[in-house]
Amino acid sequence: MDVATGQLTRGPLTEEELRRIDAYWRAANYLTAGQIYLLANPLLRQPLAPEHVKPRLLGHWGTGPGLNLLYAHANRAIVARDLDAIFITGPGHGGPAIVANTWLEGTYGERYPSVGRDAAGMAQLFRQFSFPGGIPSHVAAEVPGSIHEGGELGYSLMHAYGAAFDNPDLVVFCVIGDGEAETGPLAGSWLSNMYLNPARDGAVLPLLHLNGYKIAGPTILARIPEDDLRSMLDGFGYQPYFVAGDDPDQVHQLLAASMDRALDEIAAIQRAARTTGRVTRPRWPMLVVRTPKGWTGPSEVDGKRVAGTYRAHQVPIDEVRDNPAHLAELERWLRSYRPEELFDEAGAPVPAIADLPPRGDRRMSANPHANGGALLRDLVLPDFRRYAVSVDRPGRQMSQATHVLGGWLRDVIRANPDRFRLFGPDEVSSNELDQVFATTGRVFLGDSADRPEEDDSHLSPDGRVVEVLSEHLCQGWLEGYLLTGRHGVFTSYEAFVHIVDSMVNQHAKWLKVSRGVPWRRPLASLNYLLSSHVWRQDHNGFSHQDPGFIDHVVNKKAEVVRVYLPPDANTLLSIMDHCLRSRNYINVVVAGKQPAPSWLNMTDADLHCRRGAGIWQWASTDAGGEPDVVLACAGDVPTLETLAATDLIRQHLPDLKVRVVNVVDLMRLQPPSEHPHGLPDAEFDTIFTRDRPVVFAYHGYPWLIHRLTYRRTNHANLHVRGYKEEGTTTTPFDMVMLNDMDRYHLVIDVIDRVPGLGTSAAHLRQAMVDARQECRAYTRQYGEDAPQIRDWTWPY
Ligand SMILES: Cc1ncc(C[n+]2csc(CCOP(=O)(O)OP(=O)(O)O)c2C)c(N)n1
Ligand SMILES: [Mg+2]
Repeated sequence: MDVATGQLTRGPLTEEELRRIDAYWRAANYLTAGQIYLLANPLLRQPLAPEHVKPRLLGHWGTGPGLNLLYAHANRAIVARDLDAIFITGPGHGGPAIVANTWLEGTYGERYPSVGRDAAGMAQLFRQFSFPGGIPSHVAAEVPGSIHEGGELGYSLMHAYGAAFDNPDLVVFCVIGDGEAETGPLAGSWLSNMYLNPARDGAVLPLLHLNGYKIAGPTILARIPEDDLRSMLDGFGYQPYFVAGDDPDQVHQLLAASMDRALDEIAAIQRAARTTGRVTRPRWPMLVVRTPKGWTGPSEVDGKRVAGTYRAHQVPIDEVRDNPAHLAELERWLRSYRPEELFDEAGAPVPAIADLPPRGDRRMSANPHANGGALLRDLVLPDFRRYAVSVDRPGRQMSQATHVLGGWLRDVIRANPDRFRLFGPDEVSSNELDQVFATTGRVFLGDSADRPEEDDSHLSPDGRVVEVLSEHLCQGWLEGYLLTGRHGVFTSYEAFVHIVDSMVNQHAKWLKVSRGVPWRRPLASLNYLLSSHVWRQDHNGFSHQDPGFIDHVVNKKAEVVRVYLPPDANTLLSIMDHCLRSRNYINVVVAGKQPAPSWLNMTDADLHCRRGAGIWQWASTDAGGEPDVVLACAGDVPTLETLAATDLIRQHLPDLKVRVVNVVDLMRLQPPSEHPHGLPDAEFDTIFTRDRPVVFAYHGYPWLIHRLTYRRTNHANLHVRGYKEEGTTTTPFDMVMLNDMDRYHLVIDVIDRVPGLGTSAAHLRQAMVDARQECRAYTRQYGEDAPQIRDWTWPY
């Protein structure tokens, strides 16, 4: 056998092994087609009749035979080498194929006892697929062994690498569809090998499946000269082995030989790195497998070619119940697998097939890495209180919240060297978290020889900071890392985290479904730390100003999402500690990186964070009575402006009773019927009153606050200021003025809304309008904010 040229001389499989693997493959193909078509008569012991066929034919056949082939061969390799391996299915629409394999392995029946390995179980297996009340069509969270639904294409390879990080003994087989390979995220994923350390991480074996088609058209990678494809993969640092054909025996031999060779090379790479201690970026092997789409399915239906074309993508023969010719064609197809040879009297797979997969936890469908919560160990978290900034009086000391957090994160990394990583698109330093580099580096296996350390700062093949300028990769790697039972934080610019909106959707869906799957154990939460936020894009301006990620995330299922807006350094410490202890959530934390006032000492900060929303008595003037107005705020910059506005009111309207409310946990605003963190109505009314004007300065788009509070008693009196898509490269105070969220405007809002104030405060109102003009003019003349803004501190 010459693998490089694909010329078959003699394969590695004995005749007996060849027969067995082919029988296993036929069984998996039969079970795949059976799920799509059959409602009854699962073993075809009677002639196929229309009523045996499902009324609605749903699902994807075309990818199935390729997935089954690769799964069978992965199983063979696991047994031969005692591998610890999982399988990631890029074409996740091939759900029935993967379910078929988990059924053959026995895991499916262990997880779902009514779907055991017998005739009744097979009947249920077929019936439930894409059937109301049954199971979904993709490799969803319900499928044992899956960490990747594959509904939204593009993320298979990044999930695979995320799973392999810090899992030195794991092999991740990763099937990539040739259509999927056209997506931006997958095209970027080839770069992942730059971050895989052969000594400390596991291995990924990419299996690029060129079945030639996506839904309706040919795929690019299947239609470029093979040499070009080879060059492309070679350029990305892979050693591709090509397997091609449509003769099953030949393909089995070639695939077995190629997989053996690839796994031998992986073992040699790892051995070399682990014994010599020299860690460089090796040329990792991968397979390119070119087999027909819908292989073994009907070759022609109604005079049109199906197998080997795009027509095989979904249901290759339709209208089976009403069209006798189609029914006959379906029966011929299903019988071509010779089910009577594959399953015994009871409907169980015959021993030659049942014995092919590995046993116990070595089965990819039972591997605990694919139920990451089962392996999850708590983080060792240093006491965040030790990292507090001292606050003698509110608002006097300045601190940089993310910088302070960086000290704590450094020690989190130090205490958890094998299960925590910090991911980011090259913004760890920019987000002021670089204290972490006192204990770790940026993982990087590219060429950095001959470069002075100060020009290539903090690079290391062992780094716990994972930086790549691709939000997709950060997100995908972190998801893979979390789904296999580890912990992490993704730090990003607030505006550009939107790039992964769609991936967040998918992860949120996964978490929601997992909660209802009894055997799935809870995972560490997906934590976002968003800094360089909308209000302080001093270097960048309008393109970098967008706080809408929060709006996006709150659309997701309430039990899955949490949003925190800590107003200063100590509250950020408390919130992050909470997030890293939490399970099964998506936590979004928005925090400042610029010097800003610290409002609360650690004890008060912690209490405030536990409350989630509360009255700041030290700033309010309504003690012992009802306020005339509530000034509410969420976010660091809105908090600053609110307190500065409170100061102005205290000076100029000393009789006005002001209550200052700060919201850290945004979901406190929703009623408890909508979100588990929601404040009960009675409590909400005590804080925000039932009838007083509330002027709310909010970090993001104002409408969100209305959306969250529309059912509250006092909603009609709620007036929200926030970002209204006005921005540019200007001073921090000009930014808030551009969006009418500045202290002067908040005072104007109070005057306009508190009944009876309008006329008596007319002079103050005019002074506020003038103050805005003066401040604006100052920025235009001097290029910075006016001293009364820059130097303001809370004076009480
Ligand atoms: C991001 C994304 N865009 C579009 C689709 C719709 N879609 C589902 S399957 C498919 C074709 C997939 O082709 P390929 O990856 O080659 O898989 P296979 O041929 O094995 O079915 C498309 C475009 C999708 N699921 N995800
Ligand atoms: Mg394809």
